[in-house]
Amino acid sequence: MASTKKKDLFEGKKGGAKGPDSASYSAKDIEVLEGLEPVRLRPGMYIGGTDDRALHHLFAEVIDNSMDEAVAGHASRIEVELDAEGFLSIMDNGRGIPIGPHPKYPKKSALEVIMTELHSGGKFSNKAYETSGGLHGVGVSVVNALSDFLEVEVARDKELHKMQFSQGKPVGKIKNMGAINNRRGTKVRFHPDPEIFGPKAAFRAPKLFQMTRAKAYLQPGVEIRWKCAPEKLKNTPDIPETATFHFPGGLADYLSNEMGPKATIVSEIFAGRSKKDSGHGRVEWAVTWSPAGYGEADSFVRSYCNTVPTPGGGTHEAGLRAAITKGLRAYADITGMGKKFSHVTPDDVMFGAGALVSVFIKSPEFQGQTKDRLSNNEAARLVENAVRDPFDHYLASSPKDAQKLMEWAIERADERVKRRKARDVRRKSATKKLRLPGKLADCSRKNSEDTELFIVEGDSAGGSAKQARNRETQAILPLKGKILNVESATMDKIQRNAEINDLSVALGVGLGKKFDLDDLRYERVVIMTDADVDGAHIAALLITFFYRYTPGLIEAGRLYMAMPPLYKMTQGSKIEYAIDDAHREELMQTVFTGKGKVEIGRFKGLGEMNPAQLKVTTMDPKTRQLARITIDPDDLLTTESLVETLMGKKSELRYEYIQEHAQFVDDVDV
Ligand code: 0RA
Repeated sequence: MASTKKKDLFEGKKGGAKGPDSASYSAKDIEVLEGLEPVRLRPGMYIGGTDDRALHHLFAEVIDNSMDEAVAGHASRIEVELDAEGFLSIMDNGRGIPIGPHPKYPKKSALEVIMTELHSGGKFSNKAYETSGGLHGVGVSVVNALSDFLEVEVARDKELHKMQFSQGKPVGKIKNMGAINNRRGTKVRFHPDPEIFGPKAAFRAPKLFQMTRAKAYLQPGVEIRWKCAPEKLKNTPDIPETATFHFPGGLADYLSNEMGPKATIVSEIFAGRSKKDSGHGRVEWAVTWSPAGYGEADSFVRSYCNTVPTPGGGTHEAGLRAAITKGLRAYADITGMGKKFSHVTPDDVMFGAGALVSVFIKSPEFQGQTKDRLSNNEAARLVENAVRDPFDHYLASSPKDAQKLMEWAIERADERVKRRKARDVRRKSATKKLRLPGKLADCSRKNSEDTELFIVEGDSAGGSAKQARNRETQAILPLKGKILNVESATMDKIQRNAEINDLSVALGVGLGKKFDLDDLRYERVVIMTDADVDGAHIAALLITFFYRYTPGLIEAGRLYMAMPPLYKMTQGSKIEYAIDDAHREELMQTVFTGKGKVEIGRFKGLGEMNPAQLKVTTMDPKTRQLARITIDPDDLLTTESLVETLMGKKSELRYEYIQEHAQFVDDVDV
C-alpha cells in the first residue's frame, strides 16, 4: 500500500511518554502511521473505486466497527439512521472509542489519532487499540478522509465527548459536552464528500436496509434499529421508515426467511454453530435444499467473515461443501449406496442448495481483485471440522431426509453425466444442421467443455481476436457496431433483427420462454469491447439483451466481460498492462520501483493491440482476467430499475445517469 508520507514515528516520545525507549525500538515495533492525503488522492486503492458500490462501502466500514464491539460482547444495540439530507449515522452502545491520550501520541486524544491516521501496517502494536476494520480492513479513518462532514460522539465514563472533522481534518478540538447518564458507546454521523463521489452521489435506502438486516442475522446477540427519512423512501414501497432487527435464530432464521414458502427436499434446515471460540475462531451455518425448478439459479451459497460478506467465496465455503459431501458419501457407504454415490461431486450435492456460512476468525486474509474471497486455510478446517459431526447427526436422526438428499445428489450426478453425453452428440449434429452465421469463427472442439464465445465489437477487433484466439476452444463473433436496444424495441423488431438472430443462433439457445441453458453451445460467453464510452455502451446493450432474453445464462454465471487493459507500461525490458488507474498505480508501487522512466501508453481500443498483446492481456485464460456479470440477489429492485433507467425509452433518465457517472469514464489523469 502507498506510504507516501511517513510521520515522525518518535513524535509521541517527546515529554517522556511511556512506551519502548528508542534504544529498544526494533523494526517490528514500528508502525507506519500516515496522514490521510493518500486516501483522498487515490480513493480506489482503499475502497475499490468511487462508484455507488464504493459509496456503500463507507457504511459497511463504519457499521463493521460497531459490529466488532458487538461480536466482542461489548455492545448489544446498534442504531442506523439516514436523514433527509443524506447524512448517515451509526450508533452503538459499546465501550466508546477511547478519548484519553493516545499511547504513541500523548498530546492527542486516541479518538483523534484513530480518526486521522491511516494505519497501513494492518495492526496497531497496542492490541487494545486494534479494530478489525471493514471490508478492506481500512479503518474508519478512510471514511473520515472521504467525508465532507463527520462527527463522532463518544459516551464513556458517564461523559459525552464530541469531535468534528471535514475531509479527514479536525474542525476544532474534542469537546466535553458534560455528564450523560443514559448512554454509552460511539456514534459516527457523516456525509460522503461530493468532491470524491460526485455531486449527485447519495446513499440508497434499499441497499442500506438490506445491509443492515443482514448484519443482524449474522450476530444473533445484537439488536439493530433502522430509521430512514421519508424523503429517502420515494419509489421504495418495501422499505419501512423504522424497523428493529433482532434474530436470535441467526442464520437459520435468515435462511428460512430467504426460502419463504418454497418447497424443500429436507423437512428441517440443517443449521448450527460451533461452541464457544476454541482459539481458532467460530462458525455458524444453515443449509437447505429446494427442488423448485431445480435450476442452477435456485442454488446459492452466501458466506461471511467477521460479518463482512465474501461474495468471492473462499476457504470457508470450501469447508462447508467438503463437510456436506463427505458426510453424505459416508452415509451412502453405510447404507450400501456407496457405489451409486461414487461419481457425485460437491457441485451435485450443493445443487439446489441454499446455504449460509459465517465465520469469525482473528486474522482474515483475502484474495482476488476485489479482495472478497477468504483465503485462510485454517478457515476450511475450522468449518469442515465444525460442520461434519453435526451433519452426520442430522442425517442419522432423520433417515427419511437423509435418503431423499442422497438420492437427490445421485440423480443430479446421473443427469449431469447424461447431459454431457447428449450435449456432445447434439453439438456435433447441431453444428451440421444449424446454419451458423457466416461471420462466426467457431471453435473446433466438439463439446462445450471449456469453450468460450467472444462477442467482439467491429470487424477490425474481430480480426485481431481471430488471430489471438485458441482455435480449439475460443470462438469469435464480430458484431456490427451497436446492437438493437431491446429495452425500447418491439418484440417484432427484435425477432427480425439480424444481429440478434446471429447472436442467438451462435449461442444455440432460444430467447425468452424458449431459452434452455443446456442448449448453450459454449461454456462461457464473453463480451469484449473497447475500454471507452462507446465500448461501455455496446456492452450495456448486450448485457440488457442477455438480462431480458436469456436471464438464465447470467444466473448460471456464464456471462463475462473481458477486461482489456487501459495502459501499457514499459521500463527497460519490463512490460506490464494495467486494466485501470488503480491497477496502474499499484503496478507503479509494486513492479516499477527501480530507476528509469516508466513509459505509459494508453490503448484507445482493442484494435490498437496486436494479436499477441490481445492474447496475453485479454484472451488467454492463463494470463487474462474476466469479470463475471451477476445479478445481485439482494438487490433485484435496483438492478431492474437501473436497466430501465439506462436502457428504457426515457432518454432523459439515461442522460441524467450518464451525467452522474460519466466522470468515471472521462477523468483519466494522463
Ligand atoms: C479502539 C479501542 C476500543 C474501542 C474502539 C476502538 C471502538 C471503535 C468503534 C467504532 C465504532 N464503535 C466503536 N466502539 C469502540 C477499546 C476501548 C477500551 O478498551 O475501552
